[in-house]
This record gives sequence, C-alpha cells and structure tokens, in this order.
Amino acid sequence: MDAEGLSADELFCFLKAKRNEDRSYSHILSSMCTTPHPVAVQAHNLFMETNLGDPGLFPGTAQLEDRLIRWFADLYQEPSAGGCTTSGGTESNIQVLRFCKKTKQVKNPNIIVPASAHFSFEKACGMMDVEMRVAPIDDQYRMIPDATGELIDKNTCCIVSVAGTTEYGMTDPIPALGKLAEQEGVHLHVDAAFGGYVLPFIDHAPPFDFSVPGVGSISVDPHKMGMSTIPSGILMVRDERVFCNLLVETPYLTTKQAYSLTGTRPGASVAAAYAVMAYLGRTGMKALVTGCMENTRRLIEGMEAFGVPRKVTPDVNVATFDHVSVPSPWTVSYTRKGDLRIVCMPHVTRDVVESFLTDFGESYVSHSN
Ligand code: 0PR
Repeated sequence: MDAEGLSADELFCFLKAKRNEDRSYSHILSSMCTTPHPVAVQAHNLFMETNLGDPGLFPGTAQLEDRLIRWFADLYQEPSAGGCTTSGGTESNIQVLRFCKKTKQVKNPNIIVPASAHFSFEKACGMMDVEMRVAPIDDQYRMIPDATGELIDKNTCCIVSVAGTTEYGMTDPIPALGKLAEQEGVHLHVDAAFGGYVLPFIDHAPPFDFSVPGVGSISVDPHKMGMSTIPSGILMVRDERVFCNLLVETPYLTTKQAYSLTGTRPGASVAAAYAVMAYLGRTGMKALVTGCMENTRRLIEGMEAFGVPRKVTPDVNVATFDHVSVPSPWTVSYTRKGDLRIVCMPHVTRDVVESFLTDFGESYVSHSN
C-alpha cells in the first residue's frame, strides 16, 4: 500500500481497466453463474451494509431471509420446513455434514455420495474427518440405489443425491433413494444447488423435493439459476431441529445463539435473491426456466445436426457432447471424462446459441475438410 492515497479518478480508472481484463458473460458457456437480474443488483446495493450475522440490528433484512425460506418451503412442498441462507452450495453441503455427524454420534462416520457429486463434499469430508464412500452411477449418469444400499453400514450418517448434476445436468432417482434412507434410518440430502431453481418450474420434472418421503434436506443456490448476486445459497431442512446440534452461544450479539457456519453474513445477496423471486413471481420464473430449457434443446439439436452427439438428455439446462474443440472467443468446459459441457444460463440467450452454432459449424466443417 502506498503512503498517499489515489484520487477517485485515478483509482477507478485502474479498477475499470482490471475489470476489462475479465471475460464478459457474452461468450461464457461454461459457467453456472450469470449476469444478475437488474432488480437483484438494485436490491443488493440497497442492502450493501447489512449483516445477518447480527440479525437484531437488521430486523428488516432478517425478515427477507425468513420470507425467502417460507417461499422455498412452499415451493418444495413442505410448508413446515425450515432453513437458512448460506454463501452457496459448498457452505450448505458443509452444514449438512456438520449436523449429520453430530446427530449420528458414531466414531468413524461415513457418507455416501454419487460419483457425480460436486467436489465440495470432498472438502467437507476432509474438514470433518468423515469417510466419503462413492456410489456408482448408471449410463445415464444417475446414482444407482442398489449399489448405494450396499455401501451403507451403521456408521453411515448421510446419503447425498443430486438434483441437476454439475457436469451432466442429471437428477438422481430420489424416490428410490428416499425409500432406502427411510429403511436404513439415514439422512438423505439433495444437492439441488443448480436444479433447485429449475426443476420446480418444469412440467414432468423428476421428483426431488420434500414431497418425496425420506428427503431430509435440500440445498439450492440463488447465485446460480436464481439470477441473484454472489454469494448466495439456501439450505432447507424438513425438520428445523437438526440445526439445534450446531448452536453456539453468541452472548454479545443481538441473538444469543447461532448455528450458521460463517459469522458476518451478507444481507445484500439475500435481499437480491428475494427481489428476483418477488419481481418475477412463479410465472416469470417459469418463463425464465422454460427459455433456458428450450435453448438447451436447440443447442443439442444444432450440435447433433453437425454430427456431434449428445452424451445424455439432461434434466436441467446443462448440455454435454462428445469431445470437440470450439472456436475462440467462446469459453466452454469439459467434464472429468473429457466431454464438452455447455450450461445454457439465462445470459446464453437464443441469439447467443445461434451465434455459437454458426461459429462452431464454420470451424468444425473447415477442420473436418
Ligand atoms: N453443488 C453443485 C451441484 C454444484 O454444481 C456446485 C457448484 C456446488 C454444489 C458448490 O456451489 P458453490 O460453488 O456455490 O459453493 N457448481 C459450479 C461448479 O463447480 C460452480 C461454478 C459456477 C463454477 C461458475 C464455475 C463457474 O464459472 O462448476
């Protein structure tokens, strides 16, 4: 740090230059984040200085968190469900492991995750010294319930399933896994970080929420398909009492106990998540999701027309294909197996899909000739 500060002009000139070095979402086809909705940005700015870590100081903001949780309880078909906001999918998954481990009280706890699970579970298990058992997935990239059952023992404190996998956009057979969890008396967590904002707005979507017996918790991220600002996650639980195991005394705060992992917690991104849902309503959310799913189908059809087959027909707006290169400046990603992966986020509009297909078609044809 220099002894004397910069002028605001100099400072922002520098900051803008740095910001210009960042990629623009206009050509990013690999991200599960997107340009936040304008109402999210406005709400975020309005609540910039709020801290939900000391909610008694910000009762208005705290009410927005409560309202958001009530909306998700309704959306996930269990009005008595509880929940809280987090910084995203990783923190939500850590919190689930924390309460599962505390509740089970065994010496060498283990959890079972599908081979398709997000790497956040590896982090969480490492932090908490929990064994991570990996259940196989089928040719549709979905967790296999029978094979999952074989991995359960008396030390299993959680089964994890995914609604909208990071790599292939698939949803595990959650009703069968719920049955297994009930039979074995094990907590079933549904990682719906991505799909939790998509599946409720799709007709004939695979079941994943609290209407499925055995589902104990669901995580969902407003900073992904919720078009909210970063960082923003939500962890919903069927029975709020699971959080009691995580309570610590916070004597000098406005609330005397807390179960959240982080201390200071942004109210701004909670207000932003609230704003998007309040502004769009169910009709607007459905229109948003329908658009993303239509663009996903169009992309798959377009790529197949060039002779690049899909790997699978996804349950959410993540399209995967045999490995092919794409022309710059398009930014795509590849799965662990090397398959091309494109996430049709809201910024990947129909025009963007068409423009990508045109560029891809030209480069692909010229390479094949
Ligand atoms: N669970 C699932 C199913 C996820 O897909 C992700 C993240 C998480 C949990 C963890 O969420 P947080 O990253 O909010 O903690 N999925 C994306 C991924 O890892 C996140 C992402 C988004 C990565 C945008 C890159 C990017 O540009 O691929």
